[in-house]
Amino acid sequence: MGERKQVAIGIVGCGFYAQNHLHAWADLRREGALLTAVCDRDPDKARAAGDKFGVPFFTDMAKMLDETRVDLVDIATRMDTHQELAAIAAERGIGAIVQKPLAPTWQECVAIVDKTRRHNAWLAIHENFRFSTGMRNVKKVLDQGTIGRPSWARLSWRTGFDVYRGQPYLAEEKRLVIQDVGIHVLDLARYFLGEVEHLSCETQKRNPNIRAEDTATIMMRHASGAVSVVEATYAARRGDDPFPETLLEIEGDSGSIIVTKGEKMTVSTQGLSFVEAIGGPLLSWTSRPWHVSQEAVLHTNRHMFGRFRDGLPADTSGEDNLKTYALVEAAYESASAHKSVKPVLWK
Ligand code: NAD
Ligand code: 89V
Repeated sequence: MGERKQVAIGIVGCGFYAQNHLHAWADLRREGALLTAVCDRDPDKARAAGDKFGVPFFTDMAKMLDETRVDLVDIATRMDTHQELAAIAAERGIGAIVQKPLAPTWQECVAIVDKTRRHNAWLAIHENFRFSTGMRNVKKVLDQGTIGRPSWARLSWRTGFDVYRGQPYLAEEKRLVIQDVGIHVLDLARYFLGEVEHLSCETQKRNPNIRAEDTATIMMRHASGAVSVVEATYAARRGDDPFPETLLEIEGDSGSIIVTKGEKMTVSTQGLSFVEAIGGPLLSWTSRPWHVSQEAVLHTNRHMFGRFRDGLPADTSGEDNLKTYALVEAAYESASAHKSVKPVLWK
């Protein structure tokens, strides 16, 4: 079997979270992912990343693509810049990975996916919660049928961790907890229980110092008949804060899966229960408490680089992620109308 094709990777955006992307690509070098260039419109951040990872650095994406070989560009900037940057990649037929949320509005998300399709370019959304070791272990138990057909679930992401310290922009966003973290948990609900027929949502703003909602409670009916509750908050005041873990309970016809803090999974079936630690290891560049989220970046990048290299769509392709984003839109619509809403279907 010949040497697997190497893929040249360029990163745009070298800010807070991109540090995890940079380390993940460095780890994936031995698997054929070659980081060839970095870019940030802030020259100091561009230089810092270029020097740290030993690659040329740029302050303009188009210039980076003109002057270096890049097969797949990893866009780790904020959502207000994604449409412009994804368009540059699509027009050049270069593959793109875009951080979540794909864009501030549904219309922009659809425009990005439409444009990429028109240019027959490859697009994936860096929706990494489902790629974390813990969540993939839950999926494995579900797929093995150990608890039977899943019919009810609660997926809970509740914290009081000061997310505003690393991401101060969150305090000024027009839409917050659903668009920023709810989107991850809604994607997990689709991943475990399938597509959604309708949902109801109530939001709250419990922190007076921020602009938008910091708490959301969403109830969903899935096409399978299952019912799920998705909860997300940045305003919990709990002793044993599970940040950044998603805690969950999934009940099926013949058993249940419960994940508690510390990524501990209890599987119960036929009157027996098995407890297992399902999290991934600390890596040389990860640290508590962010390690769960950081490790998920490595697995997400590996999945996307592998699918790109094999000419296959990613599990969280642009098209797939529109189904998750449609739930974000439906949740905001339901919260403002206080009624149940059907998610829009993209053609
Ligand atoms: P940040 O503001 O710290 O970093 C963004 C960087 O992009 C900045 O350094 C900025 O200078 C640069 N930039 C902006 N426009 C640019 C352009 N046109 N060309 C080049 N560089 C440009 O933001 P962040 O907190 O790192 O968030 C980035 C994205 O990651 C957001 O979409 C956020 O939602 C997402 N995020 C995801 C996770 C996760 O996947 N679990 C966690 C945190 C943040
Ligand atoms: O993971 C994220 O998308 C971040 C969060 C604060 C939730 O960690 O924005």
